[in-house]
Amino acid sequence: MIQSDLDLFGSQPQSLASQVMLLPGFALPEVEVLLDALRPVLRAAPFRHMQTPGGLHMAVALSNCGSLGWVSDARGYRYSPLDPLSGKPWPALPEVLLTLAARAASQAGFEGFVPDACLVNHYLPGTRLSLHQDRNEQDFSQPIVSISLGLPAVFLLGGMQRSDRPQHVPLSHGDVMVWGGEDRLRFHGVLPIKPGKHERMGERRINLTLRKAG
Ligand code: MD3
Ligand code: FE
Repeated sequence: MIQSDLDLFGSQPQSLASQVMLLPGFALPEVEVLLDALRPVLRAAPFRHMQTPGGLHMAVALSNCGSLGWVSDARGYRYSPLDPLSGKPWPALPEVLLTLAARAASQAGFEGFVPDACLVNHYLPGTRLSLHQDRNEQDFSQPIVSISLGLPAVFLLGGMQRSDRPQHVPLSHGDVMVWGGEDRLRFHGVLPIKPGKHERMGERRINLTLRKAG
């Protein structure tokens, strides 16, 4: 029997909450094209550890592409058209990311998704992301698409209250998540990345989140 691409590249979409979809392996067929597109982005806007408003430095290193990028400093969290490191606009959002994000969003029922910001998070083994809400975007009716690459992670999908006990969701290289609607403001985070070496990505996890921020 002939296997479909879905069988070769991942399992079926999984609904984690009413408007949170996990698309296992959705990005796998395009990983090499995606990594090729990411290289010049990260050359122009290297990963850096930003300061939190409280004066600590973030464990996750980050970069951005698109007309807006997420930044954090002593003045707070916000989207900015300029990379504070270079003083120049963030690199453009690569076509492969725009089309992948639109296809993933459509698969989850969000038609016509056109992101203007891609936050690129870099995790080393031991790095975690504590529970938070994403509230810096203008329009909470717009979905967010995230792409996981490299070392596996345990994603924490919480509720609308910080105190709600989170679901633990394993994420692997090539997995894509789409969330929106009533689930857009759920608390979420990432458990410390376990030590390991991914055969393609080495000792790191990279997560891309595509948003309509402005
Ligand atoms: C919210 N990044 O950058 S993907 C972030 O893996 C962030 O680097 C994480 O949270 C990361 O702000 C998680 C984002 C994500 C995925 C699914 C969600 C956030 C979600 C489902 C509901 C609410
Ligand atoms: Fe987040």
